[in-house]
Amino acid sequence: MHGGKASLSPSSSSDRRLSALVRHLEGSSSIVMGGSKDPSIAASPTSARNSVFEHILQASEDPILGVTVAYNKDPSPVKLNLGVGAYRTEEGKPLVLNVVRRAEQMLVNDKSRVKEYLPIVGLADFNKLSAKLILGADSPAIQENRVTTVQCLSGTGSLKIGAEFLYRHYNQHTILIPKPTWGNHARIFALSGIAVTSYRYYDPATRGLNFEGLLEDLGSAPSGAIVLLHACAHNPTGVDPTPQQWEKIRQLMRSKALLPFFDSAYQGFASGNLDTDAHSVRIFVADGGECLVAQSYAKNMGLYGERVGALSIVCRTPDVAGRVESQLKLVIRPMYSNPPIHGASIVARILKDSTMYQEWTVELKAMADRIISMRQKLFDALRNKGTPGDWSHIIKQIGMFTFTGLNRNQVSFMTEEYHIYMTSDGRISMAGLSSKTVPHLADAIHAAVTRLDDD
Ligand code: PLA
Repeated sequence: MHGGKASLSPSSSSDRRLSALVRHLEGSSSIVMGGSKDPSIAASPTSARNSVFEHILQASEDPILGVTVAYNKDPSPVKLNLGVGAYRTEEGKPLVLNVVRRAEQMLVNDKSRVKEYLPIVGLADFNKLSAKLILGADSPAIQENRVTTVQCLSGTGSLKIGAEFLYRHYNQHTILIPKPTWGNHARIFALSGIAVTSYRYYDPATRGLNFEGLLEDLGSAPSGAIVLLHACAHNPTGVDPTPQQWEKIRQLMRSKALLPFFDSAYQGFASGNLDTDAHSVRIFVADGGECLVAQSYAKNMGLYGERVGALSIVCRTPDVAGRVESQLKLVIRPMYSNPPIHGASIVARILKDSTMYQEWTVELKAMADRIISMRQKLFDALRNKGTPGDWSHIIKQIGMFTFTGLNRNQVSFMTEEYHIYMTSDGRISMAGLSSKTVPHLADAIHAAVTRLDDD
Protein backbone atom coordinates (compact mmCIF):
# COMPACT_ATOMS: atom_id res chain seq x y z
CA MET A 1 0.00 0.00 0.00
CA HIS A 2 1.27 3.48 -0.75
CA GLY A 3 2.34 5.52 2.22
CA GLY A 4 1.18 2.73 4.54
CA LYS A 5 2.43 2.96 8.11
CA ALA A 6 2.21 0.49 10.96
CA SER A 7 -0.32 1.54 13.56
CA LEU A 8 0.93 2.47 17.02
CA SER A 9 -0.76 1.78 20.31
CA PRO A 10 -0.06 4.83 22.46
CA SER A 11 -1.59 5.17 25.88
CA SER A 12 -3.80 8.23 26.04
CA SER A 13 -6.20 9.60 23.48
CA SER A 14 -4.21 12.80 23.02
CA ASP A 15 -1.05 10.71 22.48
CA ARG A 16 -2.85 8.79 19.82
CA ARG A 17 -3.96 11.96 18.08
CA LEU A 18 -0.46 13.36 18.15
CA SER A 19 1.02 10.14 16.82
CA ALA A 20 -1.46 10.14 14.00
CA LEU A 21 -0.60 13.72 13.18
CA VAL A 22 3.12 13.01 13.33
CA ARG A 23 2.66 10.07 10.99
CA HIS A 24 0.81 12.33 8.64
CA LEU A 25 3.32 15.16 8.89
CA GLU A 26 6.20 12.81 8.17
CA GLY A 27 4.88 12.51 4.68
CA SER A 28 4.17 16.18 4.18
CA SER A 29 6.40 19.20 4.40
CA SER A 30 3.72 21.69 3.48
CA ILE A 31 1.76 21.50 6.72
CA VAL A 32 2.84 23.76 9.53
CA MET A 33 2.14 22.18 12.86
CA GLY A 34 -0.44 23.54 15.27
CA GLY A 35 0.47 25.18 18.60
CA SER A 36 -0.05 22.13 20.75
CA LYS A 37 2.87 20.40 19.05
CA ASP A 38 5.34 23.25 19.23
CA PRO A 39 8.41 21.93 21.11
CA SER A 40 9.38 25.39 22.34
CA ILE A 41 6.22 25.78 24.41
CA ALA A 42 7.99 24.80 27.61
CA ALA A 43 10.43 27.67 27.16
CA SER A 44 7.69 30.30 27.05
CA PRO A 45 8.33 32.88 29.74
CA THR A 46 5.31 34.19 31.59
CA SER A 47 6.18 37.65 32.76
CA ALA A 48 4.53 41.02 32.35
CA ARG A 49 6.97 41.98 29.61
CA ASN A 50 6.95 38.97 27.35
CA SER A 51 4.03 37.48 25.52
CA VAL A 52 3.17 33.95 26.58
CA PHE A 53 2.67 33.36 22.86
CA GLU A 54 6.16 34.56 21.94
CA HIS A 55 7.21 31.10 20.78
CA ILE A 56 4.45 30.84 18.19
CA LEU A 57 5.66 30.47 14.64
CA GLN A 58 4.02 32.15 11.69
CA ALA A 59 1.96 29.50 9.92
CA SER A 60 1.79 29.42 6.16
CA GLU A 61 -1.48 30.16 4.41
CA ASP A 62 -3.82 27.33 3.48
CA PRO A 63 -2.83 25.89 0.07
CA ILE A 64 -6.32 26.54 -1.34
CA LEU A 65 -7.87 29.39 0.65
CA GLY A 66 -4.48 31.13 0.75
CA VAL A 67 -4.70 31.55 -3.03
CA THR A 68 -7.65 33.89 -2.50
CA VAL A 69 -5.67 35.83 0.12
CA ALA A 70 -2.86 36.39 -2.41
CA TYR A 71 -5.38 37.24 -5.16
CA ASN A 72 -7.08 39.87 -2.98
CA LYS A 73 -3.74 41.63 -2.47
CA ASP A 74 -3.00 41.88 -6.21
CA PRO A 75 -3.99 45.32 -7.61
CA SER A 76 -3.86 44.16 -11.27
CA PRO A 77 -7.08 44.80 -13.23
CA VAL A 78 -6.61 41.57 -15.22
CA LYS A 79 -6.19 39.30 -12.21
CA LEU A 80 -8.11 36.05 -12.24
CA ASN A 81 -8.82 33.73 -9.31
CA LEU A 82 -9.04 30.09 -10.39
CA GLY A 83 -7.98 28.82 -6.96
CA VAL A 84 -10.92 28.06 -4.72
CA GLY A 85 -13.81 26.12 -6.22
CA ALA A 86 -16.45 28.82 -6.13
CA TYR A 87 -18.92 29.29 -8.95
CA ARG A 88 -18.84 32.56 -10.89
CA THR A 89 -21.19 33.85 -13.58
CA GLU A 90 -20.15 34.81 -17.11
CA GLU A 91 -19.63 38.29 -15.63
CA GLY A 92 -17.22 36.82 -13.10
CA LYS A 93 -19.59 37.45 -10.19
CA PRO A 94 -20.64 35.15 -7.33
CA LEU A 95 -24.11 33.73 -7.87
CA VAL A 96 -27.01 33.45 -5.47
CA LEU A 97 -29.55 31.10 -7.05
CA ASN A 98 -33.01 32.58 -7.68
CA VAL A 99 -34.58 29.68 -5.86
CA VAL A 100 -32.38 30.40 -2.84
CA ARG A 101 -33.40 34.08 -2.86
CA ARG A 102 -37.05 33.01 -3.04
CA ALA A 103 -36.68 30.53 -0.16
CA GLU A 104 -34.95 33.19 1.92
CA GLN A 105 -37.71 35.68 1.21
CA MET A 106 -40.28 33.14 2.36
CA LEU A 107 -38.34 32.57 5.55
CA VAL A 108 -38.06 36.28 6.26
CA ASN A 109 -41.78 36.81 5.58
CA ASP A 110 -42.79 33.98 7.88
CA LYS A 111 -43.29 35.80 11.18
CA SER A 112 -43.90 32.55 13.03
CA ARG A 113 -40.24 31.70 12.61
CA VAL A 114 -38.07 32.22 15.66
CA LYS A 115 -34.37 31.99 16.41
CA GLU A 116 -34.43 29.20 18.98
CA TYR A 117 -31.68 26.59 19.20
CA LEU A 118 -31.98 23.66 16.86
CA PRO A 119 -31.67 20.18 18.34
CA ILE A 120 -28.08 18.84 18.55
CA VAL A 121 -28.62 16.86 15.34
CA GLY A 122 -30.05 19.87 13.49
CA LEU A 123 -33.27 20.49 11.59
CA ALA A 124 -35.28 17.28 11.28
CA ASP A 125 -36.76 18.04 7.84
CA PHE A 126 -33.37 19.01 6.50
CA ASN A 127 -31.85 15.75 7.70
CA LYS A 128 -34.59 13.58 6.24
CA LEU A 129 -34.54 15.38 2.89
CA SER A 130 -30.74 15.36 2.68
CA ALA A 131 -30.63 11.59 3.12
CA LYS A 132 -33.30 11.28 0.43
CA LEU A 133 -31.34 13.52 -1.92
CA ILE A 134 -28.17 11.47 -1.78
CA LEU A 135 -29.58 7.96 -1.27
CA GLY A 136 -32.64 8.32 -3.52
CA ALA A 137 -36.32 8.72 -2.66
CA ASP A 138 -36.89 4.96 -2.91
CA SER A 139 -33.84 3.94 -0.92
CA PRO A 140 -34.55 0.76 1.06
CA ALA A 141 -32.16 1.94 3.78
CA ILE A 142 -34.33 5.01 4.37
CA GLN A 143 -37.56 3.01 4.20
CA GLU A 144 -36.15 0.53 6.69
CA ASN A 145 -35.19 3.37 9.02
CA ARG A 146 -31.55 2.43 9.23
CA VAL A 147 -30.02 5.74 8.22
CA THR A 148 -29.10 8.35 10.75
CA THR A 149 -28.46 11.87 9.47
CA VAL A 150 -27.10 14.84 11.38
CA GLN A 151 -26.87 18.41 10.12
CA CYS A 152 -23.26 19.60 10.13
CA LEU A 153 -21.16 22.61 9.17
CA SER A 154 -21.04 22.02 5.44
CA GLY A 155 -18.92 19.26 3.90
CA THR A 156 -15.88 19.88 6.08
CA GLY A 157 -17.89 19.74 9.29
CA SER A 158 -19.63 16.56 8.15
CA LEU A 159 -16.29 14.88 7.48
CA LYS A 160 -14.99 16.04 10.86
CA ILE A 161 -17.98 14.73 12.81
CA GLY A 162 -17.65 11.43 10.92
CA ALA A 163 -13.93 11.27 11.71
CA GLU A 164 -14.46 11.95 15.43
CA PHE A 165 -17.25 9.40 15.57
CA LEU A 166 -15.13 6.73 13.87
CA TYR A 167 -12.20 7.44 16.17
CA ARG A 168 -14.39 6.80 19.20
CA HIS A 169 -16.57 4.00 17.96
CA TYR A 170 -14.89 2.11 15.14
CA ASN A 171 -12.23 -0.48 15.70
CA GLN A 172 -10.01 0.28 12.72
CA HIS A 173 -8.20 3.62 12.99
CA THR A 174 -6.77 3.70 9.48
CA ILE A 175 -8.17 5.59 6.53
CA LEU A 176 -7.04 5.37 2.93
CA ILE A 177 -7.48 8.55 0.93
CA PRO A 178 -6.93 8.89 -2.82
CA LYS A 179 -3.66 10.22 -4.10
CA PRO A 180 -4.08 13.08 -4.75
CA THR A 181 -7.16 14.33 -2.93
CA TRP A 182 -8.66 17.53 -1.53
CA GLY A 183 -5.93 19.08 0.62
CA ASN A 184 -7.99 19.13 3.81
CA HIS A 185 -8.85 15.42 3.95
CA ALA A 186 -5.60 14.22 5.51
CA ARG A 187 -5.64 16.85 8.24
CA ILE A 188 -9.28 16.31 9.13
CA PHE A 189 -8.69 12.62 9.78
CA ALA A 190 -5.16 12.80 11.20
CA LEU A 191 -6.24 15.41 13.75
CA SER A 192 -9.07 13.11 14.79
CA GLY A 193 -6.54 10.40 15.65
CA ILE A 194 -6.97 8.32 12.51
CA ALA A 195 -3.86 7.13 10.67
CA VAL A 196 -3.94 8.43 7.13
CA THR A 197 -2.50 6.45 4.24
CA SER A 198 -3.21 6.75 0.55
CA TYR A 199 -4.29 4.63 -2.37
CA ARG A 200 -3.20 5.23 -5.94
CA TYR A 201 -5.82 7.10 -7.91
CA TYR A 202 -4.49 9.39 -10.61
CA ASP A 203 -2.04 8.45 -13.34
CA PRO A 204 -0.17 11.56 -14.54
CA ALA A 205 0.93 9.71 -17.68
CA THR A 206 -2.62 9.12 -18.94
CA ARG A 207 -4.18 11.97 -16.96
CA GLY A 208 -6.80 9.40 -16.08
CA LEU A 209 -7.60 6.87 -13.39
CA ASN A 210 -4.91 4.43 -12.25
CA PHE A 211 -7.50 1.73 -11.83
CA GLU A 212 -5.05 -1.16 -11.46
CA GLY A 213 -3.10 0.73 -8.80
CA LEU A 214 -6.32 1.62 -7.00
CA LEU A 215 -7.48 -2.00 -6.88
CA GLU A 216 -4.06 -3.18 -5.76
CA ASP A 217 -3.85 -0.68 -2.92
CA LEU A 218 -7.39 -1.28 -1.69
CA GLY A 219 -6.71 -5.00 -2.05
CA SER A 220 -3.75 -4.79 0.31
CA ALA A 221 -5.42 -2.47 2.84
CA PRO A 222 -5.92 -3.85 6.34
CA SER A 223 -9.30 -5.52 6.67
CA GLY A 224 -11.90 -3.09 7.97
CA ALA A 225 -9.91 0.03 7.05
CA ILE A 226 -11.90 3.14 6.22
CA VAL A 227 -11.72 4.27 2.59
CA LEU A 228 -12.46 7.82 1.56
CA LEU A 229 -14.24 7.97 -1.80
CA HIS A 230 -15.23 11.08 -3.73
CA ALA A 231 -18.86 10.42 -4.67
CA CYS A 232 -18.38 12.27 -7.97
CA ALA A 233 -16.31 15.03 -9.58
CA HIS A 234 -13.07 14.03 -7.88
CA ASN A 235 -11.16 17.01 -6.53
CA PRO A 236 -8.54 17.94 -7.75
CA THR A 237 -8.26 15.56 -10.73
CA GLY A 238 -11.72 15.71 -12.31
CA VAL A 239 -11.33 11.98 -12.95
CA ASP A 240 -14.10 9.62 -11.81
CA PRO A 241 -14.37 5.84 -12.12
CA THR A 242 -16.89 4.57 -14.68
CA PRO A 243 -20.01 2.78 -13.38
CA GLN A 244 -18.31 -0.56 -14.21
CA GLN A 245 -15.22 0.45 -12.28
CA TRP A 246 -17.35 1.57 -9.33
CA GLU A 247 -18.95 -1.85 -9.30
CA LYS A 248 -15.53 -3.53 -9.12
CA ILE A 249 -14.47 -1.16 -6.34
CA ARG A 250 -17.64 -2.00 -4.45
CA GLN A 251 -17.11 -5.74 -4.77
CA LEU A 252 -13.51 -5.51 -3.64
CA MET A 253 -14.31 -3.24 -0.71
CA ARG A 254 -17.18 -5.37 0.50
CA SER A 255 -15.09 -8.55 0.18
CA LYS A 256 -12.45 -7.01 2.43
CA ALA A 257 -14.96 -5.38 4.78
CA LEU A 258 -13.49 -1.95 4.03
CA LEU A 259 -15.72 0.84 5.33
CA PRO A 260 -16.71 3.40 2.65
CA PHE A 261 -16.75 7.06 3.68
CA PHE A 262 -18.15 9.08 0.77
CA ASP A 263 -17.40 12.74 0.40
CA SER A 264 -20.21 14.22 -1.70
CA ALA A 265 -19.28 17.85 -2.18
CA TYR A 266 -20.37 18.19 -5.82
CA GLN A 267 -23.66 16.32 -6.31
CA GLY A 268 -25.15 17.72 -9.53
CA PHE A 269 -21.97 19.48 -10.57
CA ALA A 270 -20.46 16.54 -12.43
CA SER A 271 -23.23 15.59 -14.85
CA GLY A 272 -25.79 18.29 -14.11
CA ASN A 273 -28.07 15.56 -12.76
CA LEU A 274 -28.47 14.91 -9.04
CA ASP A 275 -29.35 11.22 -9.38
CA THR A 276 -26.59 10.39 -11.85
CA ASP A 277 -24.04 11.99 -9.54
CA ALA A 278 -25.24 9.89 -6.60
CA HIS A 279 -24.73 6.60 -8.45
CA SER A 280 -21.56 5.56 -6.61
CA VAL A 281 -23.11 6.04 -3.18
CA ARG A 282 -26.33 4.30 -4.14
CA ILE A 283 -24.69 1.08 -5.33
CA PHE A 284 -22.95 0.77 -1.97
CA VAL A 285 -26.22 1.32 -0.14
CA ALA A 286 -28.14 -1.04 -2.41
CA ASP A 287 -26.01 -4.01 -1.33
CA GLY A 288 -27.27 -3.65 2.24
CA GLY A 289 -23.85 -2.81 3.65
CA GLU A 290 -22.87 0.13 5.82
CA CYS A 291 -21.26 3.42 4.85
CA LEU A 292 -20.86 7.06 5.78
CA VAL A 293 -21.70 10.01 3.54
CA ALA A 294 -20.69 13.64 4.01
CA GLN A 295 -22.82 16.06 1.97
CA SER A 296 -22.24 19.71 1.21
CA TYR A 297 -24.67 22.29 -0.14
CA ALA A 298 -21.89 24.83 -0.66
CA LYS A 299 -21.52 24.23 -4.37
CA ASN A 300 -24.76 22.73 -5.63
CA MET A 301 -26.96 25.33 -3.90
CA GLY A 302 -24.30 28.03 -3.83
CA LEU A 303 -24.58 28.20 -0.04
CA TYR A 304 -20.81 28.43 0.60
CA GLY A 305 -20.93 30.81 3.53
CA GLU A 306 -24.04 29.32 5.12
CA ARG A 307 -22.01 26.23 6.08
CA VAL A 308 -24.76 23.74 5.53
CA GLY A 309 -24.18 20.03 5.08
CA ALA A 310 -25.05 16.64 6.49
CA LEU A 311 -23.46 13.43 7.67
CA SER A 312 -25.45 10.27 7.08
CA ILE A 313 -24.47 6.91 8.48
CA VAL A 314 -26.18 3.98 6.82
CA CYS A 315 -26.43 1.11 9.30
CA ARG A 316 -27.51 -2.53 9.17
CA THR A 317 -30.52 -2.11 11.43
CA PRO A 318 -32.73 0.68 12.82
CA ASP A 319 -31.59 -0.27 16.28
CA VAL A 320 -27.92 0.31 15.44
CA ALA A 321 -28.81 3.57 13.65
CA GLY A 322 -30.55 4.85 16.77
CA ARG A 323 -27.55 4.10 18.97
CA VAL A 324 -25.17 5.62 16.43
CA GLU A 325 -27.23 8.81 16.46
CA SER A 326 -27.13 8.96 20.25
CA GLN A 327 -23.32 8.86 20.09
CA LEU A 328 -23.13 11.42 17.27
CA LYS A 329 -24.89 13.80 19.64
CA LEU A 330 -22.13 13.28 22.18
CA VAL A 331 -19.57 14.17 19.51
CA ILE A 332 -21.41 17.33 18.44
CA ARG A 333 -22.53 18.78 21.77
CA PRO A 334 -19.08 19.62 23.18
CA MET A 335 -17.85 20.88 19.78
CA TYR A 336 -20.46 23.48 18.83
CA SER A 337 -23.57 22.37 20.70
CA ASN A 338 -25.95 22.51 17.76
CA PRO A 339 -25.81 23.75 14.17
CA PRO A 340 -27.00 27.07 12.68
CA ILE A 341 -30.59 27.35 11.51
CA HIS A 342 -30.64 29.64 8.49
CA GLY A 343 -28.88 27.64 5.75
CA ALA A 344 -30.61 24.41 6.71
CA SER A 345 -33.99 26.14 6.58
CA ILE A 346 -33.27 27.36 3.05
CA VAL A 347 -32.30 23.87 1.92
CA ALA A 348 -35.30 22.26 3.58
CA ARG A 349 -37.70 24.72 1.90
CA ILE A 350 -36.27 23.95 -1.51
CA LEU A 351 -36.12 20.19 -1.09
CA LYS A 352 -39.63 20.00 0.38
CA ASP A 353 -41.47 21.91 -2.33
CA SER A 354 -41.63 20.14 -5.69
CA THR A 355 -41.81 23.39 -7.69
CA MET A 356 -38.82 24.86 -5.93
CA TYR A 357 -36.93 21.61 -6.22
CA GLN A 358 -37.57 21.63 -9.94
CA GLU A 359 -36.41 25.22 -10.19
CA TRP A 360 -33.24 24.29 -8.32
CA THR A 361 -32.41 21.43 -10.69
CA VAL A 362 -32.72 23.81 -13.65
CA GLU A 363 -30.40 26.37 -12.08
CA LEU A 364 -27.97 23.65 -11.04
CA LYS A 365 -27.88 22.24 -14.55
CA ALA A 366 -27.20 25.72 -15.92
CA MET A 367 -24.17 26.04 -13.61
CA ALA A 368 -22.88 22.59 -14.61
CA ASP A 369 -23.43 23.38 -18.30
CA ARG A 370 -21.58 26.68 -18.06
CA ILE A 371 -18.61 24.89 -16.52
CA ILE A 372 -18.66 22.27 -19.27
CA SER A 373 -18.77 24.99 -21.92
CA MET A 374 -15.69 26.62 -20.35
CA ARG A 375 -13.86 23.32 -20.80
CA GLN A 376 -14.60 23.34 -24.50
CA LYS A 377 -13.67 27.02 -24.84
CA LEU A 378 -10.32 26.61 -23.11
CA PHE A 379 -9.54 23.47 -25.08
CA ASP A 380 -10.39 25.20 -28.39
CA ALA A 381 -8.34 28.26 -27.44
CA LEU A 382 -5.23 26.17 -26.74
CA ARG A 383 -5.68 24.12 -29.88
CA ASN A 384 -6.08 27.25 -31.99
CA LYS A 385 -2.91 28.69 -30.55
CA GLY A 386 -1.07 25.47 -31.26
CA THR A 387 0.00 25.17 -27.63
CA PRO A 388 2.29 22.14 -27.40
CA GLY A 389 0.78 19.12 -25.65
CA ASP A 390 -2.41 17.10 -25.64
CA TRP A 391 -5.04 19.14 -23.85
CA SER A 392 -7.93 16.74 -24.35
CA HIS A 393 -8.02 16.05 -20.60
CA ILE A 394 -9.57 19.51 -20.22
CA ILE A 395 -12.72 18.29 -21.95
CA LYS A 396 -12.56 14.75 -20.54
CA GLN A 397 -12.30 15.70 -16.87
CA ILE A 398 -15.45 16.16 -14.84
CA GLY A 399 -16.81 18.68 -12.36
CA MET A 400 -15.50 21.96 -11.11
CA PHE A 401 -11.78 21.49 -11.69
CA THR A 402 -9.26 20.78 -14.41
CA PHE A 403 -6.05 19.19 -13.26
CA THR A 404 -3.98 20.85 -15.95
CA GLY A 405 -0.68 19.03 -15.52
CA LEU A 406 1.09 22.40 -15.19
CA ASN A 407 3.90 22.21 -12.68
CA ARG A 408 4.67 24.44 -9.72
CA ASN A 409 7.08 26.66 -11.71
CA GLN A 410 4.63 27.11 -14.51
CA VAL A 411 1.93 28.02 -11.99
CA SER A 412 4.18 30.65 -10.33
CA PHE A 413 5.08 32.03 -13.73
CA MET A 414 1.40 32.41 -14.64
CA THR A 415 0.71 34.14 -11.33
CA GLU A 416 3.66 36.49 -11.60
CA GLU A 417 3.38 37.36 -15.27
CA TYR A 418 -0.34 37.00 -15.92
CA HIS A 419 -1.92 37.52 -12.46
CA ILE A 420 -3.68 34.17 -12.75
CA TYR A 421 -4.13 32.50 -9.38
CA MET A 422 -4.49 28.74 -8.91
CA THR A 423 -3.30 26.06 -6.53
CA SER A 424 0.35 25.08 -6.93
CA ASP A 425 -0.59 21.55 -8.08
CA GLY A 426 -1.87 23.05 -11.35
CA ARG A 427 -5.57 22.72 -10.51
CA ILE A 428 -7.82 25.38 -12.00
CA SER A 429 -11.41 26.06 -11.07
CA MET A 430 -13.31 26.00 -14.35
CA ALA A 431 -16.21 27.64 -12.51
CA GLY A 432 -14.09 30.78 -12.10
CA LEU A 433 -13.58 31.16 -15.86
CA SER A 434 -15.74 33.07 -18.32
CA SER A 435 -15.76 33.53 -22.11
CA LYS A 436 -14.00 36.85 -21.54
CA THR A 437 -11.17 35.42 -19.46
CA VAL A 438 -10.48 32.22 -21.46
CA PRO A 439 -8.14 34.00 -23.94
CA HIS A 440 -6.06 35.47 -21.10
CA LEU A 441 -5.74 32.03 -19.49
CA ALA A 442 -4.87 30.41 -22.82
CA ASP A 443 -2.15 33.03 -23.40
CA ALA A 444 -0.73 32.34 -19.95
CA ILE A 445 -0.74 28.55 -20.38
CA HIS A 446 0.79 28.88 -23.82
CA ALA A 447 3.59 31.07 -22.50
CA ALA A 448 4.16 28.82 -19.49
CA VAL A 449 4.51 25.61 -21.48
CA THR A 450 6.58 27.12 -24.28
CA ARG A 451 8.98 28.99 -21.97
CA LEU A 452 9.31 26.63 -19.03
CA ASP A 453 10.10 22.93 -18.76
CA ASP A 454 7.13 20.73 -18.09
CA ASP A 455 8.82 18.53 -15.55
N1 PLA B 1 -14.82 17.89 0.07
C1 PLA B 1 -14.26 18.23 -1.09
C2 PLA B 1 -13.83 17.15 -2.02
C3 PLA B 1 -14.12 19.58 -1.43
O1 PLA B 1 -13.57 19.89 -2.60
C4 PLA B 1 -14.55 20.57 -0.52
C5 PLA B 1 -14.38 22.02 -0.84
C6 PLA B 1 -15.14 20.15 0.66
C7 PLA B 1 -15.26 18.80 0.93
C8 PLA B 1 -15.64 21.09 1.72
O2 PLA B 1 -16.51 22.02 1.32
P1 PLA B 1 -17.44 22.80 2.32
O3 PLA B 1 -16.95 22.55 3.71
O4 PLA B 1 -17.32 24.21 1.93
O5 PLA B 1 -18.79 22.23 2.10
N2 PLA B 1 -13.31 22.38 -1.65
C9 PLA B 1 -13.11 23.75 -2.14
C10 PLA B 1 -13.02 24.76 -1.00
C11 PLA B 1 -14.27 24.17 -3.01
C12 PLA B 1 -12.05 24.44 0.09
O6 PLA B 1 -10.90 24.03 -0.15
O7 PLA B 1 -12.48 24.61 1.24
C13 PLA B 1 -11.83 23.74 -2.98
O8 PLA B 1 -11.51 24.78 -3.58
O9 PLA B 1 -11.19 22.67 -3.07
